Amino acid sequence: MKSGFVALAGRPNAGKSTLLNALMNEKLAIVSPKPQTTRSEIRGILNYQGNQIIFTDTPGIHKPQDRLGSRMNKQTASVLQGVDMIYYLADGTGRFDDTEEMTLRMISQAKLPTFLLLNKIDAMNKKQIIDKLTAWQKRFDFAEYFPISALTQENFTDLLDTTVKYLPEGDPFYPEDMVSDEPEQFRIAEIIREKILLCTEQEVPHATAVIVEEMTWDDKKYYLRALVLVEKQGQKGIIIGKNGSMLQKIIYMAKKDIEVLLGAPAELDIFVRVEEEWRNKDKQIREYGYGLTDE
Ligand SMILES: Nc1nc2c(ncn2[C@@H]2O[C@H](COP(=O)(O)OP(=O)(O)OP(=O)(O)O)[C@@H](O)[C@H]2O)c(=O)[nH]1
Ligand SMILES: [Mg+2]
Repeated sequence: MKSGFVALAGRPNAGKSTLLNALMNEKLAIVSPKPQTTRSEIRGILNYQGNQIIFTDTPGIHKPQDRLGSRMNKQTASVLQGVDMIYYLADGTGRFDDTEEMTLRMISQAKLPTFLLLNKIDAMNKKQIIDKLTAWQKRFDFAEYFPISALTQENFTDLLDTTVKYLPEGDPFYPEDMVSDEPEQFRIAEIIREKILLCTEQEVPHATAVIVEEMTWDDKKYYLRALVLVEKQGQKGIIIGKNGSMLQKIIYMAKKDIEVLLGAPAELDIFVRVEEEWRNKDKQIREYGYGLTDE
């Protein structure tokens, strides 16, 4: 059997987390239209036709504005050192700019078999797809080229069959019934963060961290207490909203997903606290579980 690791890398918003979830048929990573949604590596273990493929979603490579950003880039670089091959996700609807160039440089330095996955073809016509693929072929000598849609799951069988060919022979790394090695509390914190990303604008999503401080079970339901951290008083006001309306909306949306994840009813309390400049404090970044690479 074949068994090995595949990194999903690319610039923010390319659709890496959407692809991870689609390949796994389960929502492991949060997704949003805002860049820099993913802040840490997230693994999905897929048993495919007697083989085991371990996908690792990574934070989108970008020009960092703070410690959190540079740790996220480092985390991606560190993932690339521990895998057998890379899926380079390119947003077919996006432009090739400085960030994309920087991302491509980082990937090419890994010197691993790399597939170019031209994503979002559901939003492109045939000519656009061919033009983009031709342009990418000139930029770097990728091992394989796949036009795909993480949204409609186009071309997945072809992609997975080819992937298996590139992986080494070996025993599985994880038990067959294991899908993810993410701690449950981290997945819950991420669900809450996703709802904040979807419900708020401008700097609020980026300034938000979430930790689950308490998780208990009382025979009928889970009780969860989460702490949301922001950097400024004004951001706290936005997340709470008028008479707590925004917070209620976030709790309502998060609770639904959390109950699916836990397979049981859940009660969720969220508290919001200001932690100034946490994105520039290593201790806090580590405590919240983001960009965990040691320096
Ligand atoms: N039309 C279309 N949209 C997609 C596709 N894949 C992802 N998206 C959208 O692109 C946006 C970004 O998706 P994510 O999966 O969060 O992107 P990401 O690469 O993980 O981004 P970061 O975590 O910020 O690095 C979301 O709004 C997705 O719904 C696709 O195949 N087609
Ligand atoms: Mg992501």
